[in-house]
Amino acid sequence: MARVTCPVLGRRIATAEEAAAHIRPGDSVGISGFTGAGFPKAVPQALARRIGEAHARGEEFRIGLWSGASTGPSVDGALAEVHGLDKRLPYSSDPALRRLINSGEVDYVDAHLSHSAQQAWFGFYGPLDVAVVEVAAILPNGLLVPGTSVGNNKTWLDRAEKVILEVNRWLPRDLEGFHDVYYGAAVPPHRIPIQLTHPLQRIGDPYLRVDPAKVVAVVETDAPDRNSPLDAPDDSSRAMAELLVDFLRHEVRAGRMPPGLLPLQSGVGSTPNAVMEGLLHAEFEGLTSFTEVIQDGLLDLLDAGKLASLSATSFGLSPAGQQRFLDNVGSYKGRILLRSQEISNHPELVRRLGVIAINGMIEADVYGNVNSSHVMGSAIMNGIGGSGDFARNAYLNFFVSDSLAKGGLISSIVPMVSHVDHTEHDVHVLITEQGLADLRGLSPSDRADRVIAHCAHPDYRDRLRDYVDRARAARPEARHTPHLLEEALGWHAAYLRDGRM
Ligand code: 0RQ
Repeated sequence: MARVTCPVLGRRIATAEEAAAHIRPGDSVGISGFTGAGFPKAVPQALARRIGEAHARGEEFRIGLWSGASTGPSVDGALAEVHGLDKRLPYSSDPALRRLINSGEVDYVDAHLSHSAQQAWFGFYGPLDVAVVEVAAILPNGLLVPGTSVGNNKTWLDRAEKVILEVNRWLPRDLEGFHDVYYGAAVPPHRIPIQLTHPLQRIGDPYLRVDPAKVVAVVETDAPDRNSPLDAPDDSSRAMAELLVDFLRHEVRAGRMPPGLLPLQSGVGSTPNAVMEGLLHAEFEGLTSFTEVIQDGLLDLLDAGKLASLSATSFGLSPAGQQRFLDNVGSYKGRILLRSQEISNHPELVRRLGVIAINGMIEADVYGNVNSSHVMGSAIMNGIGGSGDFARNAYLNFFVSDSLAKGGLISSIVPMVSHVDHTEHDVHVLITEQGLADLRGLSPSDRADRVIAHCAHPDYRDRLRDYVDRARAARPEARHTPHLLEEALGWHAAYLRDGRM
């Protein structure tokens, strides 16, 4: 069956090369895509070839690239390989691009994912020249059936001067009905409350809209999303998952949470996925999820009937998880809603619904500050992603990590984090394979004792205690958050100097 049934837009069908020719050096290009789902499959590669040829002729050709979140090697990887990017926002996890960001070649704007759309509307990033957006179909009236992610697509389609649509036949046509695109967002002072009080509530339209006059090309493709296999939970991620699930039980018993818990958000990675596996075997029923990314663990919970409703902006499935979804698309309809990332991650909604946020971290310090994004202070790993959107506004947040990195040469619990994404004022519970530290309602000094006792690896525990003891003794008049300033980042400096903390 034809996927492009709109007579007007049907006349714009073009090759990827013809479409890419609409993108000029220096343009800002907004593309679809979020955690490997829903990125355009053909135009970015054609553009990368064009940029490579221009560079071979000695011509300057670089663009600014705005997305939802991470894309795939055929987008970020291909454009990085030809040195075709000068700016990138708001999130990427591509290793080739990471090297260029860290070398200073590409400017990276590591924005909260819920902020990127509104900051584009505010004009903080300048004009958007072209949008390249993947969809599952174009209806006769020109409405667009979104694909496996919504991300920032609505904003890019609305804001861009020119639009290129990729219609991917690989996407199930049955995706129609999985989306809820909110068209009520305005710019201050014209904002009104977002009337959403349940994760599965519809507040928008199942379709994306586009002004047909702006559409310069429609490219037909047939190619899969990027699906990375998930690491099977190891002993350590299972241990962290067990601690977390037990803690939720404790919260229910204490009357701080209903028996069906509160809506769950889980970041990407094997530990958040292991937590979902833990919930599968736990007694909780009637769970809900208000999250960004649908990983396999959430599908498992849906299949087991434990999870009743699931709101997200994108899929992030393993190849097996994706196949399971494709084989049973119909059975998930009505239980999953994909929204724009400004809504899936919206602080107002996260706060109202009382989300339980579970995210990975790189390191935490003894006082509870968390670094999710930087290695040794200066080099970006991926970015803050949606972790700040959820953690800051959550009813209850968890940050999880192994207590050691790089085979034990690094302690993930340090005297002072080398970069702060989530401050001590935001962070509730830290979990490593060593244990869980509930930091709610504690003073910084009490937090330090608890983090060291429960989360630090035994190889580093005594040194951390010694640091805090000496800091307390050094300045009796400054014991609220005791630090030794000349030593606070000494562990990181030692790693850079000697290869171990
Ligand atoms: O690097 O691959 O070079 O060895 O960091 O570490 O242990 O594989 O952990 O895959 O769960 O990722 C925080 C990065 C954790 C992720 C982070 C090094 C380690 C390895 C990865 P190598 P692991 P994970 C929803 C929410 C921010 C965005 C977010 C992330 C690499 O969770 O990107 O939360 N979060 N989004 O060796 C130096 C340490 C280290 C360290 C680990 N203490 N010091 N290096 N590493 N600990 C999703 C979205 O928003 C889209």
